[in-house]
Amino acid sequence: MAGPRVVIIGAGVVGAALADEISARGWTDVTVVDQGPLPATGGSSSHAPGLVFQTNSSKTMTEMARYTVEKFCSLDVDGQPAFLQVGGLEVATTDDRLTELARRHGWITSWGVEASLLSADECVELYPLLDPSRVLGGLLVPTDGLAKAVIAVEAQIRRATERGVRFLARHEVLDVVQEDGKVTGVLTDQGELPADIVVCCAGIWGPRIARMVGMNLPLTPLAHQLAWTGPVPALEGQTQEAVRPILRHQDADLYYRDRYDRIGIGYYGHRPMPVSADDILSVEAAQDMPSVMEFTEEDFEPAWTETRSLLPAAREAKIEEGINGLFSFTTDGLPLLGESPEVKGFWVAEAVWVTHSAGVARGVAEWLVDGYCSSYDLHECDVNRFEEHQLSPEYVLARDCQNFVEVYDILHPLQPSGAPRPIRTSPFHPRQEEKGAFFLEATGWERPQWYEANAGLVEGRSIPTPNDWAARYWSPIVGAEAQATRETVAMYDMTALKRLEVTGPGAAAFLERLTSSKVAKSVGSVTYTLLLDHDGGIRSDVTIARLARDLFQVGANGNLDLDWFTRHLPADGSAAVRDITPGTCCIGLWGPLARQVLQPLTDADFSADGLKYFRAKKAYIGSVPVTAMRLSYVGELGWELYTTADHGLKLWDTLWAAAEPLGGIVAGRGAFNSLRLEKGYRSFGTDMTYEHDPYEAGVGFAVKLDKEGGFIGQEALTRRKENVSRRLTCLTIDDPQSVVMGKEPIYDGDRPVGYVTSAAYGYTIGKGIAYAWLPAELAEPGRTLHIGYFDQRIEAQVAAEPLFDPTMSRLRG
Ligand code: FAD
Ligand code: THG
Repeated sequence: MAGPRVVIIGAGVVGAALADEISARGWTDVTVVDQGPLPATGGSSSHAPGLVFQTNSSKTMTEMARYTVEKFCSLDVDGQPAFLQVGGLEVATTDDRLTELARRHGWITSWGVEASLLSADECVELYPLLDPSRVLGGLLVPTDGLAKAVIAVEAQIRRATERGVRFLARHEVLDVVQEDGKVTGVLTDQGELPADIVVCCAGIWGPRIARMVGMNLPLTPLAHQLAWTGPVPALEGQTQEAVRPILRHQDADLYYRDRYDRIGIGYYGHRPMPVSADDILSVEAAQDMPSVMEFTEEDFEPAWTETRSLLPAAREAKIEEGINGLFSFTTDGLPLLGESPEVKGFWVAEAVWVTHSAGVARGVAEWLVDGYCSSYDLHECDVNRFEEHQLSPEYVLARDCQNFVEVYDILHPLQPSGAPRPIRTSPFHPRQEEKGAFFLEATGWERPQWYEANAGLVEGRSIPTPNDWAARYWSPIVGAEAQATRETVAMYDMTALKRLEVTGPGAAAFLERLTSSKVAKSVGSVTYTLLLDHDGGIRSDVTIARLARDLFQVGANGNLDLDWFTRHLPADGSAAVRDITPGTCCIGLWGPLARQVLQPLTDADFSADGLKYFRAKKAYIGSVPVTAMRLSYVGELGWELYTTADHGLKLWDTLWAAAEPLGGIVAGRGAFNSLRLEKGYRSFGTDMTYEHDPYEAGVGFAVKLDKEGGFIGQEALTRRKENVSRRLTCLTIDDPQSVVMGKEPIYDGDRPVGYVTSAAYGYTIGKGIAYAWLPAELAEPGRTLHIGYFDQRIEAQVAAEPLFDPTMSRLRG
């Protein structure tokens, strides 16, 4: 079994790794084409200095880097190694950076890679070229190092070739051929290659190739400066290519590597220099190195000045060569992986650094061969994650340039992207502005975090101020809004919640197949259920309301849900799915007084029996037609009230006129997040992802394992149910100052054992809350553990959950 016919476009470090990984899994009818010569094709991999720093805020990215390191350590070409494991050192020259390095140390520890924080003296000892008077401290990751990208390419080409993979140099792809929405081949300047699957690993040329199948690939090639000094007298006689760790000086957007007695200097501090994929020179015109542009010396000037200050020995040397090299940036800094939404068999593995290349290739190879990726949670990297506006050329260019500027910046987890904003506003936006909303952004939506108009609510309440970092994008009003929600009633803007409509005579059967519980119940039912992958991993948690026999409304988590549904639609056209988010809006009206607000506004019966918990019905609120669903992510009595966008303002005004006299408020996401954590409600993408199954994530109640007719993931779950070795666990923190933010490591004594997913202060329960992944044997209520927060250890206790209203008296009242 040689597998399907695969053509990989691009033999850079990504394409070569992919050929190796898929052929290792038994698919050997594989052809790799590249317009350039092999193994140095002229793409970005040909001149990358190859620094591999594994530290990343994303667990998946760190894991893919880790695999790349492990794999490259085992590769060589005729004795020349593909990896020089010299370690990676990030240094701080400012207090803020020193603090930031402690946070980064937390991430890498959370993701299971060994690292340590160093004093200034230790940094200088390890890297004697550093000016001791400039350095305050550092972060060392001993397994980091230098990838020799061209050697790695060649070594992987050799392995794949031995398994029968063909590599065709100097074949330029001119078109990707398709028939009936499926790829059939690749047209090169030397003829056509038939294919069942085409994978675009064309790096900065990706958008051009993707366009051949009508796909919009959101990346921008940007130039990045890399220069090499001539001989540095202090390094004379260095016979090994690299002896010092690779070095990052993020305060000045710089990084460094050894090359015998010379130093390579990379710089991100210059103006963004985007290049359209269409304007990249051809291989001939560029004399083999089309991804290299002319070095603009004037842009490098500040880098050279700073370098001579940080590394005084460099003063005795000169810059001898430099390039403005092109590589891909994306709107969120993450790769673009997966299959085109429209053309079957057209896949991309794009915007990938050398650092993550082998890991990405392994993940994509599993995804291709097995149908899902078992090694990594790839949801952050899926090319279909974007909302429509995020594919617009203007947005892509603006965000990609911004990411270039911010590449080494210290970014707060809540910090919204700068321009372009605002992009999407709910119909309630004018009222929110009137109430002094402090807006953050999510998938383009402006969302109030709290309302300044509620400032008066703070007085007389006990709302502890958290530590400085947690106090950013925070106000005591957040606490007041949270408490007031549980005391009276609050209006929450839920418009940003992705809503899908599934219709047709086959809709019920279709949804049953894709969900873990029975959802095709009576008209008016609402079900909390899970979308699972074939391996039983959680792809999403959704609510499904049956509004009519053949009409369902899905409360989803993002565009990947729409993509998953669309891919699985029955071939006979008996079901259809549509994103109704933009044309509709939603207010969550929640709190003990919710019924007092709503009932007088309508003839419909909103009593406890008139609309039971997890039931939906249509009604008029004043003149506004709504669909009401009785459920609450904040854990209070009330409803989600949906209407079309045109009626949005009227709905808001009608509810507010009734709520205000009763002491009701409008409340923001800060309160919302605190309340949902008190109630123990998971958030997909943060608390649980593809890598987790329902049992370990604590949502096993939403699985009906014996569901008739079967569902995707059912078989795998039967096995996984018996093997819960880790658990999403609730921790509480007594010290009110010690609010954490997520991604911090958990220690049992001195041993790192897990990491925090989401956290907030619980304003009702009067404690800090942190959910964390822990080994099952540590997840017993009462146990004391510690959370690594910057350079501190915060004491936390495993707690029984939910922390608030375990008997559901609020919701069912
Ligand atoms: P490429 O290596 O560009 O391969 C794409 C291939 O597709 C090319 O070989 C090209 O010829 C081929 N191709 C394109 N169009 C066609 C067509 N129509 N027909 C046939 N073939 C085609 N990353 C790190 O991890 N660490 C670093 O320190 C680092 N430093 C960098 C410094 C510089 C100056 C630059 C420019 C990049 C750096 N990078 C670094 C980023 C890294 O080099 C790239 O992200 C990575 O090499 C991309 O690999 P790739 O295989 O996707 O792309
Ligand atoms: N509202 C709607 N859809 C959604 C969300 C929402 N879809 C995405 C996301 N949020 C899903 N998350 C949850 C999490 C918990 C609950 C609802 C949506 C919830 N759970 C109850 C519980 O666990 O006690 C009920 C479970 C049950 O009865 O099965 O309410 O906010 N529309």
